[in-house]
Amino acid sequence: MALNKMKDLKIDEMERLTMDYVEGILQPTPTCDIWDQIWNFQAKPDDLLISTYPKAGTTWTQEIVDLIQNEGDVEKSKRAPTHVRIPFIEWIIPSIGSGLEQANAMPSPRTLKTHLPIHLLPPSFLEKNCKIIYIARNPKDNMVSYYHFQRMNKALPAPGIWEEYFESFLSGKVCWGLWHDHVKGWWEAKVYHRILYLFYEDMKKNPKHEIQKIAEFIGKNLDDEVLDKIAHHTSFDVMKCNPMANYTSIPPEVMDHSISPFMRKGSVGDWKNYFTVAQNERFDEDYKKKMADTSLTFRFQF
Ligand code: PPS
Repeated sequence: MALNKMKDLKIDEMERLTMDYVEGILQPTPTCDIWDQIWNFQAKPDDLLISTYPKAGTTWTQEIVDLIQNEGDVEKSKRAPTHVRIPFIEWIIPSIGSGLEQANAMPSPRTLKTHLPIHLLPPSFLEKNCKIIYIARNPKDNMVSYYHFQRMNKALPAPGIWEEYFESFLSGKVCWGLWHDHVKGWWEAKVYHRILYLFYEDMKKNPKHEIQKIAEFIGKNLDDEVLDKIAHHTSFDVMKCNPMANYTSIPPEVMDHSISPFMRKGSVGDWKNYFTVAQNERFDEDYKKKMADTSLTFRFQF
């Protein structure tokens, strides 16, 4: 659907968005329609970028970063919903807005979000040597989370039944492409660029330690008390009840939390409730092949 046509649609008339290819990677069609503008986005040297494959812990990290920047002031971080505080550069939803326009209108220093694989990242981010935080999550939990998100979010295509989605994910026929290429691409890039590469599972295991790492990377020296406060306010249970961090500010016609809440389970190992034994074997065999050429490793359970 063309962007100009979409802008005329009222939310309650919104149909599910379709997807299309940009350089071999599926993206929501509205993103494809303005790809040239996204590619030519002008980053500034003091921009901080949070990058992830979808459902890897983006919102959690956004909340942590915002609280670090505000030295643990919870009220300040409640000034607006996540997507307004930290624009998602390639995202457009009819009647809600465009991440690109938001980012361009935002005063510096800006914190921005993307799900783009490294080869589709607007080149100015690396040219300007921006700091980037990348978060990766084990692909089994990542897949389950993405499946439920596509069920509840009309701004993405319907996922189909679980068995179909399992195959789509494994073949990279989902928005933002193949998980394996995404995590490997950013892993390789961190050798040459200012990228802090983090793991969802580490954040679950020892949140304070990972928050401290992020603070150091951003250049903020926070005392223990503030770190504890940030860990508390960014715990799953607290964020789930925070309307400025749980995506309930998005109209239900777009994100229907009664189908599946955005803050769903927030756990490690939930994939075991979804993968059949056969799917798990098939996944592991495929994983071995696709990840044979990387030093990157993941934890699938505690
Ligand atoms: S998105 O739409 O790509 O920005 O989604 P993203 O924020 O990357 O991922 C959503 C999943 O992260 C979980 N989440 C958390 N887990 C632990 N602690 C905290 N604080 C937290 N905040 C969000 C969220 O519940 C989604 O995972 P699932 O497994 O679906 O619950």
